Amino acid sequence: MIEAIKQAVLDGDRAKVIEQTAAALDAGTQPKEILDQALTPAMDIVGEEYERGDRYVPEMLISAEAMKGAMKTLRPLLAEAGVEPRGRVVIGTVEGDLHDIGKDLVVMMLEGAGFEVSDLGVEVSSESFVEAVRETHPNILAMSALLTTTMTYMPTVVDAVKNAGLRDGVRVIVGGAPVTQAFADQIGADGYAPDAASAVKLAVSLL
Ligand code: B1M
Repeated sequence: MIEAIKQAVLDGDRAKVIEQTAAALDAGTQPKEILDQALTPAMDIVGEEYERGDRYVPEMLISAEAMKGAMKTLRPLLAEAGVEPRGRVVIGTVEGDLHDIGKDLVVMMLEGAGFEVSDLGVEVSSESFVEAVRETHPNILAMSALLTTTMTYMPTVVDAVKNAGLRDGVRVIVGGAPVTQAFADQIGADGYAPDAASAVKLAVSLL
């Protein structure tokens, strides 16, 4: 059943993922086993295939949606069993920017890798980022921007987090089409990821 779930995620077959997850739980498989041995490895493969150019964005989205089908059932069970997430991430598209397709993909891939993600949505102000960091104590604060005119808001957020005295407790990572490693370095972020799969690797490396 574990293999069937993994394959169904790779195939982007959401109905089958849900069905096989339910069957595995009925057969006594632990929720964490399903997460660690089926969902996460499947999403790792999806990420690798995307990085190699063997998978396109829509296919990655379909697999991520399929994985989310199982997570709906597993999340409360994992919480009940006291299973800690791999790490916590607060993410949002910065103020003035409505683009969320790439950010949502990053969210899905992070969730697939076992992170608990607090998605603040789009047009997120520095105040909202600071509030979320204060309240949820994430390991990582991730920002997305798709416009050259809004990526310039990222340092405002970094400064706000610093001024709130929260910068030492959180790693800041940035991404989005116009963002570069040089820009990330310039604004004092801890990392930059060019795509969703790299964002997961970066987040893991910063834990
Ligand atoms: Co907009 N738009 N748009 N748009 N739009 C772009 C970005 C643009 C490049 C198009 C163009 O002119 N060629 C251009 C920006 C130019 C610039 O700044 N240099 C542009 C513009 C100008 C605008 C408007 C200003 C247009 C107007 O109204 N005159 C306007 C701005 C609105 C606003 O935000 N205030 C606007 C509006 C829109 C729509 C609403 C119509 C729509 C957004 C719908 C939505 O997101 N819900 C839209 C779209 C769809 C696009 C394009 C066509 C596609 C963006 C996308 O979703 N790509 C885009 C052109 C293009 O990219 N070809 C464009 C697919 C997505 C999977 O990739 O978002 O890059 P991407 O995400 C990747 C990586 O960047 C990375 O991982 C993702 C997955 O691999 N990543 C991260 C993203 N966030 C990350 C965060 C991380 C790590 C990695 O955290 C660590």
